[in-house]
Amino acid sequence: MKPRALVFDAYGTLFDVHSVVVRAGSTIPGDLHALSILWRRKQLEYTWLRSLMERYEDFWNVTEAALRSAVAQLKIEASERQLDGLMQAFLTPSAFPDVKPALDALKGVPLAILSNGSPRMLESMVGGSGLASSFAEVISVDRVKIYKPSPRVYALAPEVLNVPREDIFFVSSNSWDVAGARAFGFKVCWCNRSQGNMEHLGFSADVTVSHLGEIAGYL
Ligand code: 2OP
Repeated sequence: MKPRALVFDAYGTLFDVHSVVVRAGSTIPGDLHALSILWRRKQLEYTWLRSLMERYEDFWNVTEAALRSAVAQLKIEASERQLDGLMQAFLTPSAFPDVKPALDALKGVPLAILSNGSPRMLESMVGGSGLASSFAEVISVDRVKIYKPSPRVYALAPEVLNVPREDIFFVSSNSWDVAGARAFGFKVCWCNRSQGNMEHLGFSADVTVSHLGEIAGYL
């Protein structure tokens, strides 16, 4: 496989969303593991619902609404200050440990990010991780004001990178994102970090790896 560009999903693939609650939730009473899982679940659900409703709000607002929904559902008593602490920490989730060496091993092929994140969130996250120089482009869905897996989102990558979709290798750990990207026409790598099952949506990955370091072996 000789792709002309590699495009990465951000949350869950390069950056660990669950690092946020671990780092900023220690003073909050309750089941923080359950909070982190439900927060992420709600965040994604709201992106899908808002896309269907044609009522886009950026990922920062979606993320805050998802957090408020999750704490209410779990009956967690968190103060405004504690919620704000979690939101601020969401601006700089930790990169997974395999990211930097994997990106270094992929030098020579243009790399990009295509994410639901708002431009401010992506700038803060990528800048704060020290990975900004690895990427030729960081592309936010905000340009088209709809979320993944809308094909309008995936279409941003060929447009911005000026590379045909079939020459792009898209990498995601989110199985539904893999299906959406494959349906659009990318070659797709599923980084199956959690050893989960593929969605039954009729589209599966071209390549499945368990960590990002394996990708270089397929190029
Ligand atoms: C992202 O677009 C799907 O949240 C994931 O970064």
